[in-house]
Amino acid sequence: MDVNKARELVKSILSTSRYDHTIRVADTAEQLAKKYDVSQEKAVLAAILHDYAKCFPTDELKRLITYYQLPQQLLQFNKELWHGPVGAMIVQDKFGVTDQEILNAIYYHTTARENMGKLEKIIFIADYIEPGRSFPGVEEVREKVQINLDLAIQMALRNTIIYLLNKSVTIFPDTFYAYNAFMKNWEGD
Ligand code: DGI
Ligand code: FE
Ligand code: FE
Repeated sequence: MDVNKARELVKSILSTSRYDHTIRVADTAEQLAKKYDVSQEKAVLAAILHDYAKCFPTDELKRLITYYQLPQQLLQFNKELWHGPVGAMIVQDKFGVTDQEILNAIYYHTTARENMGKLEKIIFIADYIEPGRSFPGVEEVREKVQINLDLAIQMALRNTIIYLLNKSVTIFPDTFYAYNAFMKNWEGD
């Protein structure tokens, strides 16, 4: 799919603030892709499409989880998690995107997971650090990502898990699997 076409598609479906976020994620992902030797074209396309389903009504997301035979387990967790898997399925089904790395980057951009590919990592962290974000600790992650991509993701996951714990909400297992995987890689540091 052509990047300009993708930009038009998401612009027509997202709110202005969500579209602006998407463009900042694309710019951030493009820079990181260059730095970490990943296809910049793929990074920009994945970033533009990553929140495609973000503004879908909850009922529609629920329906699509069943329609696309996505894990029913998703329904037992926060609805904030649903737009990634649903977005990935729509992009494949309706827009003919076949690149598995792009589809995985969209699918897992919220939760992260164990054994992420480089493009998945870049979209996950670009979404977290894009210049519009102001979470506590985001500045340290922005600095770290210039030095070490995996450590930056580990920090982002730790911050997110602490944030979710403090809100007393459920945490999807993939987020813990991702966190543990990145900790294992850096144990003893
Ligand atoms: O779609 P965005 O707002 O750009 O960003 P996102 O897709 O990362 O965010 C969705 C929100 O989901 C984020 O603020 C944290 C929240 N969330 C809820 N449950 C979980 C979760 N995030 C993770 N990683 N794991 C969860 O279980
Ligand atoms: Fe998202
Ligand atoms: Fe996003």
